[in-house]
Amino acid sequence: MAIDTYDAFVVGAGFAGIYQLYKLTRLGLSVKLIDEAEGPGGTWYWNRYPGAMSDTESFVYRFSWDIDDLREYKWPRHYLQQADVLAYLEHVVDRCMLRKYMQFNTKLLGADYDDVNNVWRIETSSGHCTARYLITALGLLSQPNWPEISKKEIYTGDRIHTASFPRDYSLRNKKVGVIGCGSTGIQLITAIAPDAAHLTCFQRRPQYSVPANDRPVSKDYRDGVNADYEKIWDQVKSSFVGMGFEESKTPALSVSEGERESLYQAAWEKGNGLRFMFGIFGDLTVDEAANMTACEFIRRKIDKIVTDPEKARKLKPMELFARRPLCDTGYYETFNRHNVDIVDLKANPIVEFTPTGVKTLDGINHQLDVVICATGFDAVDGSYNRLRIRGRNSKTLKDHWETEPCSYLGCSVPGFPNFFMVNGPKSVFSNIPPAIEAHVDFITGLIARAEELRKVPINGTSHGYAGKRRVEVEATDHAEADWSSHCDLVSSSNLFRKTDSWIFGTNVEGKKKSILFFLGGLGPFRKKLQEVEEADYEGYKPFLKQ
Ligand code: NA7
Repeated sequence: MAIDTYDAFVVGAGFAGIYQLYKLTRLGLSVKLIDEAEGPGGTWYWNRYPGAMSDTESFVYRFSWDIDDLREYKWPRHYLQQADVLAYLEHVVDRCMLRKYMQFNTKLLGADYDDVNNVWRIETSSGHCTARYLITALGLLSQPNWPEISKKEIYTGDRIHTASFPRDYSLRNKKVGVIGCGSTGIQLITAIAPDAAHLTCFQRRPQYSVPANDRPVSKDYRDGVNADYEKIWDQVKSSFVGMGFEESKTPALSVSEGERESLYQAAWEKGNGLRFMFGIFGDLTVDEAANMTACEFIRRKIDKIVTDPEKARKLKPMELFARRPLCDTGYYETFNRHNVDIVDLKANPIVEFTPTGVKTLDGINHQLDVVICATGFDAVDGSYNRLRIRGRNSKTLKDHWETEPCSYLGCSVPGFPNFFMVNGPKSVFSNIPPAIEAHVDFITGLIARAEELRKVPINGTSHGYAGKRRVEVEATDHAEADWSSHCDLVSSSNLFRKTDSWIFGTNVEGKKKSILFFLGGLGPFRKKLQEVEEADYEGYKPFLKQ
């Protein structure tokens, strides 16, 4: 039976897949996109837990390339809720007429490179097909990380992970347990506390959080953004974290204690975790003494906000302020409610499930109607390790990444020709939509160049046979090794290295520590991509094979 053949095959319908599909169809290629979900949205399709919100401000949590849409499309608040982001992505899909290329409820089961025919043989839950280019847009955070707790089978309540929160699930008047107090946990806890009969928060390590300062967008503010949108994106794309504010270069200890306190207070009032980490001082992520000043400021805030000193003690982190920073809409205040409790898992770990809840080491059986795991993700390579992607000589990506997940520029892997990852391991750490755009533009450039070469007549005459040349876009081993050690070097002075989190893969039990990102900033990353392109794709083997 004949199977479908495409020029390009895209996996994932989040920000990355949507933009990649858009670009490839504009190149005139035949493209198919699949996603396991029932519709577009990626992360924003799955993460439907109460309180789910982007912690990047609305005006830069979107695509930059459709300036008319940017100016017209509504975003009534400074932060977007999950439903708002999902509606935006649905809107882009319809506006760009992309739905006809998309197939939902379809899972990628495996992909094998056929070296003889120069195609990828793709197996999905709905059949087989081939494509000359395979692009994965799986998302950085898509493989849920469940906690290992014994006896889960005897628990009679509901067990839910926030990354697949059931639609319309009511928590009203339930005894709820939340495991995990990271970005997801703090949003969830803040949102559900008023509804739950009782809420027990099981916290392994406390984190620093600052107010988001979410509020409606005023007409004046929106008019200002609309007038300046081009300039705003120029700034975002040349900045470090790409969040729409100027990053500071001032060392924290270069100002007096009083001035530092006022600057922290102003940033606290203005809101946003990334602004707090990068917008006031320029050395909080590289200088421990500077970092401590931020830690102390936030700890003092926790002491002031949380009225029960025992709860405040548990909520106060003593580690460095050196994970992806959080912001909230009243997290610490939530612990002043009588129906909200906190358990310090470091001192008192969960030992097992019981029929009616979970038991902690102190012997207490916490009675729970539902246990919600806000325990994060097996990030970046975790999204790939569940799949069979086999390159040349049947080597799988998992084999290739046995020592550590690596790539050239976060998108290409030697031995895997014509395969591209959007935001694969060692891609840039920044606001995600502009990082995706940088990657997709680069990948599209690679494919466009390969397509040009493929169509050059074989004997150099206009009568030559076009369209049959073999092209393979493949990074060299050397380029991959160089880029990987560069990422490692860039991360070596970063304080993030001193804490455990998904950025180094140390949030998942048994996962080897390695830097999963380029921590050198969005602007420098874009510059690097541009230099590679201008040097006729330096770091890649010659594309043309015959
Ligand atoms: P995170 O940031 O990885 O947070 C997960 C939380 O779950 C964190 O508090 C973890 O504690 C906790 N956790 C993880 N495993 C366990 C086990 N086994 N037992 C108890 N507690 C556990 O994931 P999020 O979903 O909150 O956020 C991910 C990103 O999404 C975030 O950075 C934003 O970019 C959006 P730990 O701190 O590791 O001790």
